[in-house]
Amino acid sequence: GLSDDEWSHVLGIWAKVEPELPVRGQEVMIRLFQVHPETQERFAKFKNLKTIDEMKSSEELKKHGTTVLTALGRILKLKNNHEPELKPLAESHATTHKIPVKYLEFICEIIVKVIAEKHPSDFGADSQAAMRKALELFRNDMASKYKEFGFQG
Ligand code: HNN
Repeated sequence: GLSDDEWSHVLGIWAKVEPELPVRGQEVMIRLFQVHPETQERFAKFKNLKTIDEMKSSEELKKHGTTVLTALGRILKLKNNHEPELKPLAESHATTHKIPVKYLEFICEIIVKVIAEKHPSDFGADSQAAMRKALELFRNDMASKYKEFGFQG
């Protein structure tokens, strides 16, 4: 797990991101689809969005980005005790959506980059390192739950 100090870095920067969650969620999803187009194929409802402009005007995509970041925020706030929040998500992403661990890595990397671009002065080296560690914990625990649900990820 992370130390108290690391968690305070993580939750400190998250508090700055939270008021702008819909727009950051939208940016994260659009960047994910651009950098890793195979991820877009996983969404029946977003597959048809071809240009960045189409993506930007999709209220549904913005809503989904908000959903993803809201879920992540709840997990982060539980610190090392995220199990109860993580389990149902791991189950749906393993059994229904079948989202490879690799895709979780992709989005985590993009989340760090987007926050770093938008909050350069509040997201220094220590905070970035702490956030990476928290996201790694999230991914590792997702991956082990995936296996419990019979998905190799
Ligand atoms: O569990 C659920 O299915 C509820 C909806 C949900 C939530 C709370 C989804 C979700 C869906 C269902 C969308 C719907 O029904 O409108 C789908 C198709 N996800 C996906 C697909 C891919 C995907 Mn995710 N999610 N999600 C969440 C919450 C959180 C969440 N999802 C994630 C990634 C990386 C991908 C592949 C592109 C993802 C992450 C990282 C998180 C944050 C915990």
